[in-house]
Amino acid sequence: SESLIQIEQHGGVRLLRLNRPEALNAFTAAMLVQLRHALTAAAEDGATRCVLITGAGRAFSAGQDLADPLVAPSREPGVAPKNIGHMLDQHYIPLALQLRNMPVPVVAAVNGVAAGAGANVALGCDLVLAGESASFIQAFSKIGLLPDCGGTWLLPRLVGRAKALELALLGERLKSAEAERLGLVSRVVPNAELPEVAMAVAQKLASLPTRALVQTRRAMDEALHLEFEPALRREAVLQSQLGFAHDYLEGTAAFLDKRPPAFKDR
Ligand code: T3D
Repeated sequence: SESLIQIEQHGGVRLLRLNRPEALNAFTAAMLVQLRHALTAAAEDGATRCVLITGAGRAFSAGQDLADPLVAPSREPGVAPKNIGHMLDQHYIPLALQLRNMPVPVVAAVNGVAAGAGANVALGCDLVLAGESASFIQAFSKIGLLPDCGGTWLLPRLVGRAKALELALLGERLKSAEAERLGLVSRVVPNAELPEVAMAVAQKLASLPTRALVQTRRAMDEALHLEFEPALRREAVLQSQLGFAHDYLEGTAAFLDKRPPAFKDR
């Protein structure tokens, strides 16, 4: 059967394309398994220095497939409700953790609508680029759920409590220009240019010192729950590790020699 995640290698960039366009790339359990395997394979491949995630067709992802028999509530009277928490335990929590702990930077190229878990997978990436006609919908409240896949954690940190609650409670469509204004998205580009711009950004990340980028993400995530002085001391610990590594030597040598650096630490 056709792969639910298309995988392409472009130099140091591993492109993962969510590929169920007929259902707006809604996640089935099988698709989530393939996505996690693809992320694991990218993490284990020493030549991959950046992961780029996008969607096939007109959507990024419409979130959980609401027709998936694993989670869809039965309409038969007397049939016990399914425990959709299993879907989170088995698939969405490992996926969200894996994205946040990838040993390379992860870029989302949001090519169309990103709804429900699809929105929060995109927002869980390190950089979020979006096409002009992309949009984000916290589609949970209208079906009686709350924002999962990190939504309740990410949204207030990204946009503040008031706006986070507005997005989550109303569940309205947020256009990409407004998402950029709010700081959910780092850059909005014309739709036709998104693949090229996103690949260029991913290639640039792939050429930078991977370990330093990943430790930057880590230090920022840790600093979110530290006081100022412990955050300074944590920076110093991580910085001293980077200072012993090849890429610091290479970066400084290349600067002084006025030549492009060749980074290799991962
Ligand atoms: O359950 C658990 O395990 C808990 C986890 C929950 C995580 C979640 O993600 S909950 C949120 C789930 N997602 C949604 O509620 C969004 C549902 N989709 C929509 O609201 C709309 O489709 C969109 C606003 C995203 C796009 O609207 P539009 O008008 O551009 O497209 P459409 O016509 O609604 O959709 C096109 C097709 O995709 C359509 O199929 P058809 O009629 O052509 O055969 C539609 O049914 C299908 N589709 C869209 N989203 C989903 C879906 N099929 C299954 N599940 C979907 N989420």
